[in-house]
Amino acid sequence: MTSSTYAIAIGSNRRGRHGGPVAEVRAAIATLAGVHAVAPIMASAPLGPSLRRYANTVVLLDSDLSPLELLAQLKAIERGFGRRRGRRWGSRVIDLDIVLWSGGSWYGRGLCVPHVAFRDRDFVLRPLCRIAPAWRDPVGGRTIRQLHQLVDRARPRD
Ligand code: A4P
Ligand code: MG
Repeated sequence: MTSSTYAIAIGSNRRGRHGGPVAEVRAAIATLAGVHAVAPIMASAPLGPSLRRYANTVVLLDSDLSPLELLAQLKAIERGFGRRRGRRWGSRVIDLDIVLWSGGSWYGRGLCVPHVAFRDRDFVLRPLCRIAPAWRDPVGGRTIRQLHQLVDRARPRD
């Protein structure tokens, strides 16, 4: 397979052997091959039942792997970080999701790219907007900047 670019969302809301969530996110970035852009790490309120705040970021990486091969690699990294299968959306040391792929869309068993929920998530779109604002969603054709503006406008202000 020729080289593709992937956007990978990284999240943590639990301490692991590297330290707190920010340290876990940094350690995960260090294990990924082909990374050429890293967005700032941001703190975000948990979406879902978990009470712990998250550290989130997004990276861009180039890889010769197919989406399924990359997913297998990301799951192996999650296991290496001590992630346990638990409650859906439960606290986790590290979560690595494929958000976008330069090859377009991929729908198969166990993998859906673009990630099904990324268009609604400030904690994905905000960092992604810092490193790939002009990347177009292959579904719908909006740029990341446009998707982020839509979510940002709808976000409750405190
Ligand atoms: N899967 C399908 N498509 C993909 C994809 N594009 N990338 C499958 C990665 N995996 C994909 O994911 C469940 C299954 O989805 C995988 O086995 C894979 O085959 P998982 O990571 O094992 O479990 P999960 O993360 O608990 O479920 P899910 O649905 O991925 O949850 P999300 O959507 O990742 O949400 N709040 C804040 N503030 N920040 C966060 O990062 N994250 C979550 C998890 C909830 N709340 C959050 C955050
Ligand atoms: Mg996940």
